[in-house]
Amino acid sequence: MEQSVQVWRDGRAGRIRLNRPKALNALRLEMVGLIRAALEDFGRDPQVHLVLIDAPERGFCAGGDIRSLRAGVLAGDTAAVTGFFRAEYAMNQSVADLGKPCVALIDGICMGGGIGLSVHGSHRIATEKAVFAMPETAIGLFPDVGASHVLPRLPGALGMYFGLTGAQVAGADAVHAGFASHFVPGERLAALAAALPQEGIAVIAEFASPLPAFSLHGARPIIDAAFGAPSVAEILRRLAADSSAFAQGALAQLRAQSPSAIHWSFEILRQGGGRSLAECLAAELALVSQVVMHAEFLEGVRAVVIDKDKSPKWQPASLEAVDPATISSFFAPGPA
Ligand code: QUE
Repeated sequence: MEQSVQVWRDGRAGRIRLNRPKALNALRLEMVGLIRAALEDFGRDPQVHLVLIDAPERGFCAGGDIRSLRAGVLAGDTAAVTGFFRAEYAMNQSVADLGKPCVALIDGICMGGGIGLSVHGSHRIATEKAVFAMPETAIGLFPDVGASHVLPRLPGALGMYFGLTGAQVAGADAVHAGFASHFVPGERLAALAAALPQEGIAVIAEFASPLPAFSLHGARPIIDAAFGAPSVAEILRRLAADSSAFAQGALAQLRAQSPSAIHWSFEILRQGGGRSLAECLAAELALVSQVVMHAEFLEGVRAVVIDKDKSPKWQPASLEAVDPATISSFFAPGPA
């Protein structure tokens, strides 16, 4: 059987290749373990000067295997569900701790867990086909995999905007936003992958294209004004007070997500601005252990990948109806 993750040495590079293309490389526990072990080995190996992560067949990585996680919750196997997130977040930390360049080649979908696998590394190469998003509020979760560290550090309030709405950002725009570090045309990606193990990361500059203007440039004032607000209620007020198509579209996007998830996502992102990555991942693990038990997660995954009806029945059904005390209880220090 084909390995879901392929690991090998190639010149000066340690290679990690995602190989579950039919599921858009959605991460499973065994994949996360293989990636983490490879990162630790490459980190210690003096012959390895850089690590190259790619997924050449289809997309980059759609996130986690949320169908299996939902089945785990329904079966009452919470230890397995929490264990997956624990292993995934440890792998995210291993990317950050590699101690040498980590280059991700992103030529398609890069969402959720795919961002966690790439964004903590030094080099994230996006092509025109790359699409980045943190879509967790659509499945009743929150931006995790270290996103509570990364998103608050994006320009202005872009991180709160992406993290709450799940808005997608593609190609060169992903470099402007900060998910990617370089823009390389897809037709040159294979040549870059061949050159990197021989020539090292300096060769990236020879492949990177200058960036066209950021398509969100015109929307930055409203994004920063609204999503920089100190509460969810105030974000809603500021968007509602702006009649532009962008503001009304963002408001509609917010209202389509799990209302509870919007509230706990706002809070974890707010807190993450003042935390280290390790602290963020620990806080995310404490939060995810609670929210996967919430009905929103089961319903969100049902609507997105089980029935694919895209009409989740959220409970409570509106942002205004969410009880602040319930949200606070998810952040209270619980049993260890
Ligand atoms: C939120 C998510 C995920 C998602 C959709 C969301 C996610 C994920 C997938 C996904 C997509 C295609 C597949 C697959 C999984 O969708 O994490 O197996 O073929 O993996 O709104 O977090």
